Amino acid sequence: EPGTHNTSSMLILCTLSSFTSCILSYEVSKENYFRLQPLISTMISSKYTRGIQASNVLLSLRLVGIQKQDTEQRLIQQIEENVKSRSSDLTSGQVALIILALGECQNPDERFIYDNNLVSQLETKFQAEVENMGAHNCTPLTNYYQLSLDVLALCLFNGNYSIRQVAELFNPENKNYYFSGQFSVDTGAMAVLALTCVERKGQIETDGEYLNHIKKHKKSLVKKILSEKKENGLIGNKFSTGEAMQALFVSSEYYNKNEWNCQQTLDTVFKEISQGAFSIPIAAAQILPALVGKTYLDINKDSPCVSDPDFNSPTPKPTSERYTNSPSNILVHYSVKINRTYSTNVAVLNGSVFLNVMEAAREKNETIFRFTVEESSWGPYITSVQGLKANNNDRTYWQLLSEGKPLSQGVGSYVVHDGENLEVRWSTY
Ligand code: CBY
Repeated sequence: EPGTHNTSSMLILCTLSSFTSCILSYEVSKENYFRLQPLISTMISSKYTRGIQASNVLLSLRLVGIQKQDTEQRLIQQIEENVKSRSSDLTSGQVALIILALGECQNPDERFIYDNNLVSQLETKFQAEVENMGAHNCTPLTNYYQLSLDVLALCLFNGNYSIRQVAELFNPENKNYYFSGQFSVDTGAMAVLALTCVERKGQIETDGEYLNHIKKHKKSLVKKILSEKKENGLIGNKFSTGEAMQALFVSSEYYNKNEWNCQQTLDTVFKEISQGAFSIPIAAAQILPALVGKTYLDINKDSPCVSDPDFNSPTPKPTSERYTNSPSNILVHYSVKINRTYSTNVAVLNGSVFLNVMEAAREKNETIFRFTVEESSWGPYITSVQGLKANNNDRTYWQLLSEGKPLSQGVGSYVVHDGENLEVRWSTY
């Protein structure tokens, strides 16, 4: 089974393609594991890991073989509470992630999936996504990242889906792989993982035609992912790189060895880790599996849970990062752009994030700068400004920019600088 490995399967892996050499050389020197400690500390520190991201974190910890009983219990409890209190509000992708997390390896919590009919709930939610596409100009209820998670979970947990429908939906020319004309690496990568599962499970005799479509789609998606590779080795940006690596691991027959320098990507990711780049639990959870050569296709409800001793040594105390500077004020320029632009200057404490700037502006003028936020697994997400509400079916959203360029972090994590020009812009994707 490609993509699965531990030391005993190393010999087999040595005969496999390009990527394994990169991950293997790293695995061999397990003393390198200390470089992953910042990710692990972020994931297990209870201060941060709240409800919606719990399934992502649990999945990641289990995949790489980190067993910390207290952490695991806390995450499971959060997930189960979430399902019980608001199961009908959960999006399709959230249900998919919960199934993947609770179902990864043989464990007593697997029962929860079946007791609550989560797989059939997911089937229903997936069909609702597709129906919405019919009614709203091919726009799903959520997005293609979640539809991919749905297919992946249905595929791994023996849910029903039509291979023909999957082959039609995941055509690489579909607009849902793009946000404002830009190919979404996260989305493409998750689709490759889902398609690979479906491909591996399909039967040539009955599904042959659709399997060929799926292979074609994969090939084209892999090409698009690789074309988003940056000079420093990141694929898309630092937050999409882990999932892009997973997609490349499971599709090594679709590109040439010289098209991707896996070691370079890994080196850059390690540098980013040491600079504190993955400081929110979900960011850490999404990058970690790839760094030890794991993919979401290794999720297996029937294999025993493993504990990797190299990860389960005592963890060093988490280091405190930000707020090293004394709390002085900085001045930033803030605008809201709809058709015209509304601007102001605000003073905030050094070390403040984008959200603090929006709050300070609102304090100055409630009518112009009022806004609403919702909690997402990546932190606060802006849903409306000046009463104007983002609408999924219209593909509208509030885009965040600095110096006219879109940010790659949300309002809760982006730290602002003195003299910076910040903007929230009414946009379509
Ligand atoms: N997860 C999801 O459903 C999210 C899927 C995802 C592709 C996601 C990125 C990737 C991931 N790994 O989780 C995604 N973002 C989507 C789909 C969207 C759209 C949300 C609406 C919809 N159709 O579902 C949309 C509107 C295009 C979008 N993301 C907007 C934004 C901006 C949010 C601004 C706001 N209103 O608050 C923002 C800040 C970009 C901007 N400059 O405006 C943004 N996203 C960012 C930066 C990100 C990255 C977060 C990185 C970080 N450190 O905070 C991201 C990882 C992510 C979350 N978005 Co979107 C992409 C990246 O940079 N690699 C499944 C669910 C079960 O949890």
